[in-house]
Amino acid sequence: MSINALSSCDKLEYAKRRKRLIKAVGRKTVVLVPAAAEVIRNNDNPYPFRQNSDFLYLTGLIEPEALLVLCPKRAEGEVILFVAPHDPERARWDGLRAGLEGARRIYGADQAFALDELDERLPELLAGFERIALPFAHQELMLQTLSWLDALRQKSRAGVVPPQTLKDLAEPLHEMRLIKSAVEITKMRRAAAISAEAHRRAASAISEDMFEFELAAQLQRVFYQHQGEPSFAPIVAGGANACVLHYRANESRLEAGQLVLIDAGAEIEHYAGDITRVWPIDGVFSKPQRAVYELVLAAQLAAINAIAPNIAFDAPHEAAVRVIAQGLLDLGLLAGSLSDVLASGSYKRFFMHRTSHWLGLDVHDVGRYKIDGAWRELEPGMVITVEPGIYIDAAEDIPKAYRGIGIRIEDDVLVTAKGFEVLTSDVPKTIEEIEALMSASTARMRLDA
Ligand SMILES: [Mn+2]
Repeated sequence: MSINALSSCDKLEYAKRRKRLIKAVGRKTVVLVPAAAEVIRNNDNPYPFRQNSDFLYLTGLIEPEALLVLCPKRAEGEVILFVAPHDPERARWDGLRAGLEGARRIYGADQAFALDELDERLPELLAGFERIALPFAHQELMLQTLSWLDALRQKSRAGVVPPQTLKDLAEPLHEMRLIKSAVEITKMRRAAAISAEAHRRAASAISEDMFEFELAAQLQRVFYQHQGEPSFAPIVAGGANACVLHYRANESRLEAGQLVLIDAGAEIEHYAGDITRVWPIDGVFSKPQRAVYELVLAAQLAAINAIAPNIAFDAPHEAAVRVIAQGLLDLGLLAGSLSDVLASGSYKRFFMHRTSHWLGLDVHDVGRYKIDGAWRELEPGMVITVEPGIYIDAAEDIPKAYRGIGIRIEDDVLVTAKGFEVLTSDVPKTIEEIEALMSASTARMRLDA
């Protein structure tokens, strides 16, 4: 445990977000936001702690055992933090915690209380509000809240009416998180740049007979050197392993003639990068590999070029699907007309996932994709991935040369007022760039030997 100092810019940003949330839910609503719990890996030994992104977004505090309470218009202050108090004995084992003083001085609480006073203090904090907004997905807090409401009802004097409704906090808060502020965009650019550096490093380390986990180690070395960590378990998939969409075993040996697909990203200051690239293990694409790669690349560029404000979220995906469907027909992997293939969805045998997801504090970030059943429109400040792919199975009806080829190309893209900005453009993507990078690193390895 350590106290992360917040810059004055960060402090101001967190205060602004809390104000905006209060405005969004209205002043008759009290807001409860719990910190993540520590999760035990085995005897006495926890997993590395990852703060809940909602709590982090509103406080910057990276500790378990905490609850943020926002009480609009409260005379003693709107922002209340319940935290673990400073305890010299625990500090000896786990390091310093913010404590009550830190909660006020560093994390912007108007009042701070010890977490073990929750049951005693919460009922009175809820009194006088019409609604409680809290994350419905958090079962433990839901149950606690019901018991606080019960306690409030029992001791409520004449005139004090307990809140009558519960509202899911996810809706207003995740709408806010979907549009990134200038501070967040700066952090996301860094996460993207470090993710890109890790991919370049992994690519220049590729050689045949190496294991997939060795490449995963190259990526992670870069993440940790920048005080980051993986934003999800890296996928390093040689040969046909690339056709397993969430391949995480990373245990096979890379063979000459194969491609290796790497899908990995850094989490830097809690913001995620997410990049996929495909590299030929011996440095050069074969003719069939090249044909499929060019097709996926054309689809990815078409999808990226479709991004702009007021365009439906689904438009980049539709653009990618059209290119891939036509390309699969041209390669002879599908039969019929383009309109047949689009109408029947037969392309889904080879391209079975969607093209984009939101990106932010979570790698699959929060926010609705549809509103009232229709795809929502892109807006400046949204960040999405663009990652079409083609995965060719080894069935009898597939020409041998194409069997087991799996290709996905993924970049992180910010929607801007004028169109888009690719945050992850610092990793080679064309076949020429890829083969040039790999021949440069092979030459270097020969010099080193
Ligand atoms: Mn992704």
